[in-house]
Amino acid sequence: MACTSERIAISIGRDGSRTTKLPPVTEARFFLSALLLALAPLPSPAAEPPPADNAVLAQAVRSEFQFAWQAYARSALPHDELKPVSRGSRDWHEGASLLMTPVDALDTMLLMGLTEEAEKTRTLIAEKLSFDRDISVKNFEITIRLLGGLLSAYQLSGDSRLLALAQDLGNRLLPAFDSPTGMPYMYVNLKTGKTSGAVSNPAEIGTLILEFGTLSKLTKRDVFYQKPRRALAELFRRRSAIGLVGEEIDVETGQWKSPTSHVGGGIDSYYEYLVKCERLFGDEECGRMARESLAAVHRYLADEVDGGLWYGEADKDSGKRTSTTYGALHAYLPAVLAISGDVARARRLQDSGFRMWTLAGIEPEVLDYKVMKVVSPGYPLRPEIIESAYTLYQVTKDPRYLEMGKRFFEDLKRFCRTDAGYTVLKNVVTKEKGDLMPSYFLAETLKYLYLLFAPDALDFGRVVFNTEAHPLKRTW
Ligand code: DMJ
Repeated sequence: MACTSERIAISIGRDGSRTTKLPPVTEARFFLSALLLALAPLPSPAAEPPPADNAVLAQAVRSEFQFAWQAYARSALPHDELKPVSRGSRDWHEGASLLMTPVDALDTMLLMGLTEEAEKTRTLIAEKLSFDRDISVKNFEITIRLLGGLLSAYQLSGDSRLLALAQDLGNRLLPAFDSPTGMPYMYVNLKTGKTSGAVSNPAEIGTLILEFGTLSKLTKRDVFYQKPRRALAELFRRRSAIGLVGEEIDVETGQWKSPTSHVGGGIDSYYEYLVKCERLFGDEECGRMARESLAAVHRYLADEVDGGLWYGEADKDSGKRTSTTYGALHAYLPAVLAISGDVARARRLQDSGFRMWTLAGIEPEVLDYKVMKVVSPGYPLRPEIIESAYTLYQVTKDPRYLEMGKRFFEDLKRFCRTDAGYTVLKNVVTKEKGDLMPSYFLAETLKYLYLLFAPDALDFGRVVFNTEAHPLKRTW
């Protein structure tokens, strides 16, 4: 095991010349040696000094994070998630919290310089989190939230206990890949290794390589890289003759169960991980798969309506349009396009996303873009559109994305804030509230907002975010 107990110092980052008003953001000392230069930085235009009120906004986001975290700590800790309206809690598995919110939130605390909260949370995780549980977990969710969160917090803090937990978790999840095709089952029992859920989807099959791959590099165990890497290749191999994947596939037979193709939930992060696999690991074959897949996506799923760019649904075999829906989950795509160098499409699609957000005052889960009507009205505090604004700002330095971020932040406070944390909306039209603060709100939504306004808190060009916004760094 290549873990180190060396603690990487976390310093308060203040760029005197340009950001004297910045709040005490933490610049995690991620980048200690020349080795770390192995990952090519993304093209970034000449930096402009950020407008003065960005510092104020970053401080405000940081305060909202503290407010939301304290609400969780008061009413829900040690359970997985907070129910802010009833001031209760929710566990994903009966009687067994996996500290979902603390693990998901820890690297955000480190990046925000919330030293006291981070210290306590690290201790809580190291002392109380155990994966020795007789529970069947969703491989994808546990990988992106817990494995990703532990690895990122390990890289930011140097706390080897987090890496040890990640390795234990990785070992327990590995049996998920033991299907006849090598594509993982949806569920695996953490104690017995028993698998279930043979019908899966591209997102759950193809969104594992960043976390398992990082674990592989940090522990020098190749199996952690090879299994999810094979799963990606097996999935790609089953694309249709025109290059699209469907929505559901049986991992035992390799047969598609649903021919619907799109870039939304159930498929989304498969594309994201093909692109990022090349960036993080230098795996050129992943890059080739990414480019070929995205070319088919642009050809058959892209849709032009009244001068706006959208991505709808089509049959994976014929390419025939089956629906004109786009939603909150699709809104990650501008970020992926921007990091793959397709900035023009990324900008246009983000403009469409912003129209979707402003239609009812906050974005719906699903919209019919052809008639601009809300199809599914919930807003579960999703981060994707903010992730895209952050990424586009990093790549273009266009203040338009700061303006968008400001609007997102204002609407979140206006419609989703309660006296005891932030909550999902059941309906973006009526603004009726639900009762849950998903762990990704602290891992992603507030992190991307903060980083948008405090860009110096993390060197964007030298990290790869997993799909839960946990920044991973190539240190090998
Ligand atoms: C998060 O868990 C991840 O971003 C995932 O890729 C999609 N769903 C949520 C956020 O919307």
